Amino acid sequence: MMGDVKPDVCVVGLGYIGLPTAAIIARAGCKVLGLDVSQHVVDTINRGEIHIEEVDLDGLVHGVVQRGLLRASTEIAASDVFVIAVPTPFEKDGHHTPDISYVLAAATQVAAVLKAGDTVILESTSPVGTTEQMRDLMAGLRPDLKFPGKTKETPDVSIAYCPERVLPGRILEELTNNDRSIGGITPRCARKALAFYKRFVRGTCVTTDARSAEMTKLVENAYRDVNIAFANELSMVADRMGLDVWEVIRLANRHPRVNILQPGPGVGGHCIAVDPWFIVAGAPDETPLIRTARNVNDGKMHHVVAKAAELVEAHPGAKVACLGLAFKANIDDFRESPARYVAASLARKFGSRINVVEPYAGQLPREFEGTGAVQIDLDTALEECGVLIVLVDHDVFKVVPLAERSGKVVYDTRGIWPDQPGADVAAAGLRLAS
Ligand code: SAJ
Repeated sequence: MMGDVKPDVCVVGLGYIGLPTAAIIARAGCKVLGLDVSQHVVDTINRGEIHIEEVDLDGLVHGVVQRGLLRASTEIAASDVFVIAVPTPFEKDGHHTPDISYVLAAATQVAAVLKAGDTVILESTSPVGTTEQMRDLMAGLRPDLKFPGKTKETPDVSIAYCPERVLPGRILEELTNNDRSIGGITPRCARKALAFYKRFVRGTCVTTDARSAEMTKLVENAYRDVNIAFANELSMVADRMGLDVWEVIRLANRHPRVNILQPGPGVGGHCIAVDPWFIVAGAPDETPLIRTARNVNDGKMHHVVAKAAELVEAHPGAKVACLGLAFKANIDDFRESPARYVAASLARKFGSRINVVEPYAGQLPREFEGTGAVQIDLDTALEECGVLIVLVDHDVFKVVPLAERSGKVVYDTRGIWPDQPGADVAAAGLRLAS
């Protein structure tokens, strides 16, 4: 029983979700053990430092480590609540099969130290049925304990699924204030998990069953993917027709029931570009829309590469700057980034003509090695490069005044410079000429 005694908590996986979650739980006064497979990550955190960039996370982690509330390790230990926040990628097998091996490995570790009264919560985005699979695995490993849904008596442990839904760049705020869906294997499991989340979540916590909570998470990201696909498709239609897509969307969004999202160079990150495939994998014949949206958003990347390449070829003497590598604005996360894909494709094709500006990267990712492309700062790009390709809407790019970019050839895939004269016309003109 938790009662008023604060539970000891173990957070498995100290990545973009696990570390902020561990820190917030520690801030609420629980003793937290953070588990990670990387010795480097563990050492960094135990020094009170962080290995990822996220607003205000450094100060928070420093504080809770110093107060002895958060400690990291590569070795699991007995706890009262286990929160699993490990990656769930998909297999690069062409079928996008979900890979839940990290979840199952984490559950195996937890099973070894599990005791009666414990609660195990899965937070990783997972295909429907994963929480039950995790339960089955642990039940097989621990025949001495009674598991929910497997016994007619009161189970010894509680198991629930509770997805995170935080936006990178606003993680700490959203971890605390967003509503949460808490899906128990049984209603009792949900209640146990609810009592835990109430310790540090201010948003409303809604309980449901584990499978519905799993699906809810996937649906949220698929919803966004489908809507971004609509915007990206419109941008390609606009290119074909020589229209300014930003103007069209701005006007359409004045309708009280229309809210079109923003086109970009494609959809990146580790969530929206991945999660819809988990639904497709679970119901391949019923998901033509979700599958097509994924393909449209991936196709937008290739469209941007082709259009940018035309522009670079049409200005043979000019140096080119790709602005941004991150998967979205104002973060240092380069996972599954369309900007990175576009810039690297151009670097392979045009070599040392390509320069990359990315204030959030210390150095260029490995795929740029040997291409001749180099990283430069924004001022150098504005002084020396005649062609600017905007790939990320970082604030530092947005505020560049027109005076510093007039006279340049601009391909603005994010629509950050609506005042740029002739940017779309130049690109559309090239398309007509080709
Ligand atoms: N993007 C566009 N146009 C838009 C909005 C986004 O091209 O109008 C692009 C972004 O540039 C980026 C990608 O989509 O490449 C995803 O960015 P995002 O800001 O939409 O979302 P993420 O991946 O940072 O976080 C999402 C969020 N999900 C939803 O908004 C439904 C977040 O709440 C989830 O917690 C997170 O996925 C996750 O971890 O699943």
